[in-house]
Amino acid sequence: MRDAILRKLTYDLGKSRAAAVDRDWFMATALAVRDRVVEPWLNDMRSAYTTGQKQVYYFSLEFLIGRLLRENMSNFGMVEEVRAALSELGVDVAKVIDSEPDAALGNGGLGRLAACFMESLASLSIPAFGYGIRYDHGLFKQIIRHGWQEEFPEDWLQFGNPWEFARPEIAHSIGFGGTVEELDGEDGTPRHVWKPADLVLAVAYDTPILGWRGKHVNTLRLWSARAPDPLRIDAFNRGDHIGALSERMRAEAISRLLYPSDDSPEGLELRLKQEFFFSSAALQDLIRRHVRVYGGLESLPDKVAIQLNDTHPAIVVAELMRILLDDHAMPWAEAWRVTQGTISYTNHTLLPEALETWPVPLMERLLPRHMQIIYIINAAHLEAVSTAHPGNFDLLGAVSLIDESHGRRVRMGNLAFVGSHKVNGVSALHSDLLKKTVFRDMNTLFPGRITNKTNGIAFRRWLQQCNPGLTALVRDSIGPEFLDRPDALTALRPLAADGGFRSSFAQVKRANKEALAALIRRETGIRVDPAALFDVHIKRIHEYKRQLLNLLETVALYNEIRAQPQKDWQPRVKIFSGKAAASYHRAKLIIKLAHDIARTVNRDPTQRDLLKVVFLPNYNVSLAEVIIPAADLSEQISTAGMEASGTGNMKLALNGAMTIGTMDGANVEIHEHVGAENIFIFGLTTEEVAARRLDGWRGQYSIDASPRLAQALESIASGVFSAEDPHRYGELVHMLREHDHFLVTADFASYFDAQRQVESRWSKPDEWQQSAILNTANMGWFSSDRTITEYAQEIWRVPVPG
Ligand code: GPQ
Repeated sequence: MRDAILRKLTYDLGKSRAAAVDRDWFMATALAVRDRVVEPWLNDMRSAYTTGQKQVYYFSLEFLIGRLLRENMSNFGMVEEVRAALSELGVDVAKVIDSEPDAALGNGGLGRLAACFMESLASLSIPAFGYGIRYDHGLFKQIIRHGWQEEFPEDWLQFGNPWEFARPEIAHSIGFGGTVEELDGEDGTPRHVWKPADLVLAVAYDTPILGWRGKHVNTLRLWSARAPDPLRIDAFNRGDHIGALSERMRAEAISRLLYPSDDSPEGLELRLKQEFFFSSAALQDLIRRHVRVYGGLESLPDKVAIQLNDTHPAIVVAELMRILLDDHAMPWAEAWRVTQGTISYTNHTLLPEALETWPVPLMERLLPRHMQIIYIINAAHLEAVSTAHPGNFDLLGAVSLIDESHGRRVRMGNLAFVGSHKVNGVSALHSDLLKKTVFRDMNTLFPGRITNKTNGIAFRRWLQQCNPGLTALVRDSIGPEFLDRPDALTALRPLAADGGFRSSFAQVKRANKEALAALIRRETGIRVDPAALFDVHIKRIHEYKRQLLNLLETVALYNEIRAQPQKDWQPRVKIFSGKAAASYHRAKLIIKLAHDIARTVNRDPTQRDLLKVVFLPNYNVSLAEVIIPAADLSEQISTAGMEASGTGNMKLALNGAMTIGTMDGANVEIHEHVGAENIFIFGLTTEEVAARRLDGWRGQYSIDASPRLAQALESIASGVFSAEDPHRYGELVHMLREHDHFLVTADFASYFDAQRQVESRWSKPDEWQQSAILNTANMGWFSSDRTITEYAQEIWRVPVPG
């Protein structure tokens, strides 16, 4: 290994040992590790065809991978070997690991789920491809200036990407615009030929995805956009050096940037182009492979399972139909059978503003043949509906693929729904609500199509790699079985009562907290005490996730501490981290509020360091890997009915943090698994939220009922935290008093009480440790291996070799 790394440094990077910096060592190490992956990878790819196994294709606009060096070393069991090799060279492996840039090709939970799924597919030896876009720039870098978020481009490819293999020979043509010609087919039925006006090339880049213990390697194939011609010579020779490149720039813009659009649609043409670009490239790719191996396309549903990660690739339904009908002359009914049998769709949100729709005129201009096909699918669909439910025009309007009420738009959710054999939600509650709300009528028409697949997380990354201390303790205590079978963590249950184990568990947490305290000091200059309760709220900043509720409680607690300084307060550090969409002004104001509160609270000597508030900038996968193992309390406080699942909640509980949360998303199932005594549940239920919204409730009613809340709001509104701009939060507080759509004020009192229960438990360290251990012990079910096994058995119908 030492020689391999040195050879890479010398011959691939052209650097001497003396000149090498950490980043060079990272590149050399990654290339040496990659060499070990290549042969098994090629073997596994080949065997999927020679054995005729069904392949899974995960279509996703986002893959939030993070770093890969530690993951690959760990899954291959070569951490010690690499550490030793590097240390012989006088290089610190930790620094090498830290110099890898995060692959941040995703916004949040949806993208990270795709990454965990890729890892689990490989760990379970299920042959699979991930298909997505190789963005030149992933999620923006968040810099905080004077408490405000500013966005800067991220540049992960700047120094090259050692994991990927460019495949310039694998390039598919992607069409846009143009016309549809109708020709006479051989048997008299018309044949359609789409003549696109513009062509863009999709070029493949492959990253091997290694499973646990190196048992199996799959491929993440990401597409990069290229113009068919690199420049216009005539324009260049005329001296128009910029114009000569304009076509190329326009084409390549497609894979330039990830849209920072977590949970809200971007009504932009370029976004639709991105969606079609990767969907079409991936379909062409898998169809060519299938035809080469199996001849025709009738057998596609037996050999291929396509999973649509949200509606972003929903155009696949129309594109697959187009390829089958127009390129392969398949009859409509047969093409529809093949399409439905192959595709399934995962929904990740109930938020109406996040359900994608595209204006019909835009679709007609950009994808004219697809629009025709969508009309035909819709006609057949509506005819079946009106036969079954004659005269029910409301039903027809509700289930149509075209929304006529907001100026004719294509409903991508309905398109994905009708084109799929299974549609799944991502937690029990979410799937249940799908059936009752957004897809209520669809569920009546297609009973049994909606199914639940509760999300999971890759335990290799979210326990073994990010928390080696806890992993070692667990292995020493119950043996290594849990590394392969997460359910085996239940063997920890009896140890929750064991004083010796409790104190070891506490020691591991303490060491992780010291590491986080050092990072906080480095990043923000704030000193925090690792003995304090670390209360963690990390996720995208969104009103429904209610960082504002946490901030109001922070202010109320601050007021309380100052009012009763003699009480036995438990020192607490409130840690926030997360990005706001660049155009989401209120979310950015909430970030500013967190900083304003932090500034005032942290400086105030009267509260004697009982409360510290920290905002860690530029939240990403790698930062999460440091925060999560150090957390004592996990904030999962969304308005009930609004968080589809959550996966951060699972990562934190697995690492021994107690959850304070609402009965929302997967919190409900975490509550079931860890037990009511080991979680702090508060707040309105989904039904109560719905009832409140109907009965004309106003925030002011809850504020009137809670002097504590009234005082907290008044201090924010009057500029106590923003003396230089006292009206900064006037509008925000006004909104809470009036509409308060997310019911922050309604849940305040119950949240405040739950936080006091947290403190009382924290003041009895034995009881706290016991509950924390029982969280880790009972979280095995939330492994993404379990989730993927369920997809494999019930949706994809592929064997799970294990
Ligand atoms: N989610 Cl629709 C995203 O991260 N981005 C999105 O655009 C949409 C959903 C999340 C969702 O909010 C979480 O509750 C889920 O746990 C996560 O998807 C994965 O299912």
